Formats: sequence, C-alpha cells, structure tokens
Amino acid sequence: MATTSNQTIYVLNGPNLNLLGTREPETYGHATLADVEALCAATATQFGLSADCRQSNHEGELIDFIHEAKAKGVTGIVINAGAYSHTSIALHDALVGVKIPTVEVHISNIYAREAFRHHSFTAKAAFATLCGFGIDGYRLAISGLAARIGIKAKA
Ligand code: CA2
Repeated sequence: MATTSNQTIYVLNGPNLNLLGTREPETYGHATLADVEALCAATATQFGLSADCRQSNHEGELIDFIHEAKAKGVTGIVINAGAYSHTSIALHDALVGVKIPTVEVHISNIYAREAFRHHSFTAKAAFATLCGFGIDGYRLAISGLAARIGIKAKA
C-alpha cells in the first residue's frame, strides 16, 4: 500500500454539515457545503495543493476516510467532525493512528455555546484548532496546515 506523501489534503466534514446554508444561519451563516468545498479547493490551489473534500453523517465512514488518507499518503487533514468532535474517541484514535498533520475546524465558536460543545476529542489529535471564524476557518486551516508542512503560497 502506498504511503509516500503527495500534494493532496483531505477536508472532512461530519454529521449535518451537508445542511449548511439551509438552517440556523445565525449560528452557521448562509454558505453551503458546496461553498465551503469551493473555498477549500481555491485555497489549496494557492499552495499548490489539491483539496479532496468529503462529508459523511456516519462515524465509521469518517474513520474510513481517515484510513484512506493514510493509504493514499495525503499530506494533511482538515476536519470538522461536527458533533462527533465532542463524542468520538474512535475518530480521535483514527487521527492519532494515521499520524497525518491535522487541523480541526469549527464554524461556530464552540466555547461560546453549550457546555457539551466545549470539549473535543478530535482536537486532541490535531496540532491546531480554529473555531468561530465561520467558513473562513477552513481557509485559515489550510493556510496554517501549509505553513506547518513547509509549503509557501505560490506566486
Ligand atoms: O461549529 C461547528 O462547525 C460545529 O462543528 C457544527 C456542528 C456542531 O455539533 C458542533 O458543536 C460545532 C453541527 C453542524 C450542524 O450543521 C448544521 C447546519 C445547518 C443546519 C443544521 C445543522
């Protein structure tokens, strides 16, 4: 199985994020998941990277994406595991197991919300976490990930 690194990053979105832009705009804004994925693709291109964007409402499928990232030798992961961030030791373990530089993103400021959102298992497996920047957090996460792995923006 190939494990050499390539120029792809995985952008993983978890449960209910397919509903972005359709409800709760006061919390998550008006942008859709398609908008998020377009933003990620455009940002990745600026660094000579390619963004492979996936969304799933299923914990096991998200774990499969993380394992696949390792098998394909991707260079980094940006993950918004949605509510699984707060509950999933399995996702934490998958991220720790693959040892791929990971940034966690939350669209909302999870620390300004209910107490049950204040803890993230997946954050412990990430080298950085961004929250509260709206969907711009994905752009910032890719930029930070690129810096972390030593990739500068292309002229
Ligand atoms: O702020 C974030 O990005 C969250 O990861 C979003 C999760 C939430 O459970 C986390 O605590 C914080 C929920 C995503 C739900 O997204 C929806 C979007 C529109 C309508 C309904 C849900």
